[in-house]
Amino acid sequence: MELSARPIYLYLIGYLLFFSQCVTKNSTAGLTTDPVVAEKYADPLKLVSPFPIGTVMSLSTFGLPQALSIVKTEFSSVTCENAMKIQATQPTATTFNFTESDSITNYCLRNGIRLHGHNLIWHQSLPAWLTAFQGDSAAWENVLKSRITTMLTHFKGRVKSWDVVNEALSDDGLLRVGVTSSNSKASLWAQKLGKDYVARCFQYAHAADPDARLFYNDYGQEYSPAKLNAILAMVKDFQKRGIPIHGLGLQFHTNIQRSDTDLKNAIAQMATSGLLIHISELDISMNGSQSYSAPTPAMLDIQKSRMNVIAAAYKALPASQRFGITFWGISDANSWITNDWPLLFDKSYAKKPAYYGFWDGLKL
Ligand code: 9MR
Repeated sequence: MELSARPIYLYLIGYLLFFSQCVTKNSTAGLTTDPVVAEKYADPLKLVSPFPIGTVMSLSTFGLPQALSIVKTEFSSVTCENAMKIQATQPTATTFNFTESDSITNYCLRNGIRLHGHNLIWHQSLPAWLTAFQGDSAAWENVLKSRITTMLTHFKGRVKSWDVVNEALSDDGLLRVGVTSSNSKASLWAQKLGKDYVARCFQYAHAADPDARLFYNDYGQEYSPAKLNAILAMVKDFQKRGIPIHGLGLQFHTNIQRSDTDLKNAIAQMATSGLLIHISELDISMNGSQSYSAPTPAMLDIQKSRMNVIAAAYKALPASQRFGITFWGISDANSWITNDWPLLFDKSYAKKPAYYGFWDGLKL
């Protein structure tokens, strides 16, 4: 039979079958060409969400047009991935360099994006001058105080929230000081400044900018009840002593193996503090004990479902405690985790199933 002799409806049926297969295939890979799906998810995350949705930026983001376009379209909050750390901002004990951090901050403000400050004091990313620093406890105290005061003063009015101290506790819930069996990384700050240095960081920050919202930021609340309880105890102790603290960051660098219950429990438990809660560095990696060269559809689906659970559980918190959810990267091409696929956009900047799962969780 000649082509032209076939009834038109046969062509139509054939076209529909072909099209529906494309949609199924493409939505598994996260690249949807389905106009129904595209229409349903037309609103970007920041418009669907009742609280800020963030990502990280570096100076290199400005050279990546697709990444920058996603920042502008989808996100309402940004954290500098590295630009505000001591290594990037303090070339010597007494000099500061704000070139990179100012460009990112000012870009965000020009584009109506909130900039969350990260971080003032951390045991990692220390410059060589600091690790070699010789001084008595008063000299160390002066380094701590002048760093915090200078940062808060410089960004006053532009940056209204800060991760004041990052990762001061180890997984056993004790203050990170030296290397132990449950803590592979020591803290020079704790060693030189004594156990109460965390409280003093918050006091110095508050004195420099009384309007800034001050966060304690850490990882592991979803797998270490000891650390989670230690954070809650620290908040209670600070409140009893009048030490200013306004928020808690749960980094949530997690993995598809982590159960929904663990994730939901961490969010709910941290919220019992009554403070602002920031899911501050979210990514969900896939490779674990076994490494894959590409994510399978099943792995993408689990990641989608975990993102959905996190968004929904966070949305269930009282509105007054919802500081926002920040992803630690824009796409899988820009993540600190290499050879993995932990974010909402794939290496070509296309939306993954995780994007739709997270979006649905916000919309619930
Ligand atoms: O993603 C950051 C990476 O580019 C840096 O090399 C690293 C060291 O400064 O820090 C990474 O970000 C960390 C964040 O600042 C604190 N929580 C853990 C993050 C991942 O390591």
